[in-house]
Amino acid sequence: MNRRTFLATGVGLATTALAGCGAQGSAEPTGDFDVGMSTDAFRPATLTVEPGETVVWQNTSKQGHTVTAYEDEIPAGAEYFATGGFDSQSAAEAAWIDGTGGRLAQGDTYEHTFEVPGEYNYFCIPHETVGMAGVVTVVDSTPTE
Ligand SMILES: [Cu+2]
Repeated sequence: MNRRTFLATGVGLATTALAGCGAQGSAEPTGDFDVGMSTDAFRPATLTVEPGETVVWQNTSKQGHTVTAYEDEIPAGAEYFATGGFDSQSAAEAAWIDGTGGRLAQGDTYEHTFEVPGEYNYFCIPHETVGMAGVVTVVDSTPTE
């Protein structure tokens, strides 16, 4: 492959190229996400968005994590959310116990669009006991005139 061809195709093949040569790159993620994850915490643990905004989580650690809403700690009428697409907290927890359902591996992302204003508390199933939890606050900040 000549240099020009390599440059022309380099961007699209970046992921493949990295996997192929085993280059690890920086451990510090640079992707498009709003909430990253450490060993035992969401970073940041609190986030404020506006209605209609989509929040992107990325597992920026090596540990497996989940993003699982507390069913009783989201606004009334709000859509339940959890990695794995479960529609209830009990389903998400059962799936995790059953076979780590909903697990985000290193580098995996998950996103959810928040429509209803209010506070959304969520947690990581395997790390709940060490306090891995977060909150998304949805506030309509559009000025009223
Ligand atoms: Cu976790």
